[in-house]
Amino acid sequence: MSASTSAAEQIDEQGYAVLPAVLTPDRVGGLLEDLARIEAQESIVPASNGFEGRSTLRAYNLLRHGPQWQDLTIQPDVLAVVEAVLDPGCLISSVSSIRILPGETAQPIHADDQLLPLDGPHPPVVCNTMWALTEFTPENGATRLVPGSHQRGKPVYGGDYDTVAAELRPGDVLIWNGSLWHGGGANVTDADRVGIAANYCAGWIRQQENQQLGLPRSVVATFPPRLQELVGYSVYGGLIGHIERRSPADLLDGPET
Ligand SMILES: O=C(O)CCC(=O)C(=O)O
Repeated sequence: MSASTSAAEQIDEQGYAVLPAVLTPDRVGGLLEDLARIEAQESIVPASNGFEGRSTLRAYNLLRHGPQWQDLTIQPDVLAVVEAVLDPGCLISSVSSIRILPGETAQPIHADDQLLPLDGPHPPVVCNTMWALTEFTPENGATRLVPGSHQRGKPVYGGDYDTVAAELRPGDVLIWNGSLWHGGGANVTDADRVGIAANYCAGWIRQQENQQLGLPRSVVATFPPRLQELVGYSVYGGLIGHIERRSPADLLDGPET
């Protein structure tokens, strides 16, 4: 059985899987350095709500910041799992960093598809990935998961549930069904916990970040074709997303309208 099939089966059964050592230490170092640059350049500060975290830095729309971020989202081993959970017509929903600073409290338990007006359990419509750039430990804010909860419908937002910590090494990737109940952990250490959240959704629902307006068309024109499809320059099932019967990909080189 291939690694992607086995991971997809684990996600089906327990709601999540970990792919170890997807990124080399060099790659992790490069991404951490570039993320620090982005956070400084964009003057990123914590949000003022408990969901994003009052002691957490989040940089959004990372695909506009260069090939090192774009490559993550089409990494073949991880994308194969996402495609097995959703289907190959899936889309990138959002790509952001989550730096949990010392002193942060635990994020409310939630499901990433909780907002959608769908009664659960239902077939996967969201599949999310967390790329560890630092260690993830129970002390520094590792993502807390409620195994099997993707089969239990929606959680009470912020409810008190038994969780397991997704302990990760830098370079590992956690992948989960968007119906899985989970949340970031509290950071009681004196070091940051840094992860990249590359999130995907079914090709027939709305992406969380508006990729077509958030990414300049001239930038998308430089993406590999598969990434262009994944950010929405594609047509799902031959119908959803077309422009006058053409794929939006055909218009990428044309003038902005
Ligand atoms: O940072 C984490 O470990 C999880 C974050 C998360 O679940 C979210 O922001 O939706």
